[in-house]
Amino acid sequence: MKPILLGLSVLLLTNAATAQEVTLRAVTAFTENTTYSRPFEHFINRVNEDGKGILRINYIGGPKAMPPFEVGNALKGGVIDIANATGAFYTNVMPEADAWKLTERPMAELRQNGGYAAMAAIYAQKLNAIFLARLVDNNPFHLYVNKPIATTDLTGLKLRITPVYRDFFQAMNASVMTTAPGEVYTALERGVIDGYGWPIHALFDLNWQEKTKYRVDPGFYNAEVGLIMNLDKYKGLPAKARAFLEREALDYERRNEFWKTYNLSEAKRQAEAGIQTITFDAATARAYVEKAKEVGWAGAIKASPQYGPQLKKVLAP
Ligand code: 173
Repeated sequence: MKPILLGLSVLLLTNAATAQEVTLRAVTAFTENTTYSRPFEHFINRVNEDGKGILRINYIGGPKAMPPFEVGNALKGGVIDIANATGAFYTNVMPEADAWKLTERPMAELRQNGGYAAMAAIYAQKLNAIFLARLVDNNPFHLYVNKPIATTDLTGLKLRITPVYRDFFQAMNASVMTTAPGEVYTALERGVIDGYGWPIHALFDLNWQEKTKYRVDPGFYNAEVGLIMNLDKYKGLPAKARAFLEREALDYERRNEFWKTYNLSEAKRQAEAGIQTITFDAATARAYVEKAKEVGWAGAIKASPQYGPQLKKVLAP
């Protein structure tokens, strides 16, 4: 009798464990196994290793599985449970999400000063989501061009954008065209665009160095990629799973100092690949960065008269 009873109780225990284990469907808005997806993929692997019996993340994939600009709606509606995306990709659902780019305050500070709380309320209301962690921080965007420019007047240039760069590039008289990252290489190759906005990193992921002549310095804003989760799903997690997930997410957010050193190595790598820098003189550079901020906040307030002014108070340095 004994062995049979033992076998039965093991079976019952295993069933109880799998019944409790929650599975989350995950998507990334950036190409799989590239710079801005890797922290997320790392996170998934660790959750799946350490969270056995509690939580499992089923990684569906990247832009091949779901177009980047559709991730916000899919998360809101619960088609997916958890996502890796930047705010600019889901402004169609939550215009305020693009305002992360305008803060230079560390997340630890924003979690204390009301900045995170202000954003969290909007994530709940508009995206039906919780912003679990910022996975990319401390890195500037740049303008990359294939025609030399001598001033900040970009008249005659056609630039690829996302909402991040729209108001700023238009304020400098560029004409603009929105595309997902996956379309940039072909647009450059065909000469459909004369340049694009993108962070200092990850140019090499999709081989844009082959089609890029100049990076314009200085950079501006602060690129954000975040871990976001459907709020209903989050609230429905067993307490143990929720605590585990939060702990893991925050652990990744604390690693964001890493990007500062990576910025330097990526700039060097671009130079080695033959990308020349166009550097404005000190006064022009100051005015350029100021202009970016000014039109950035004006755009944020125009996009959200309701929350823009309040966000500026807590996010702006
Ligand atoms: O240029 C982009 O596609 C964009 O908006 C972005 C934002 C954060 C990280 C990388 C790209």
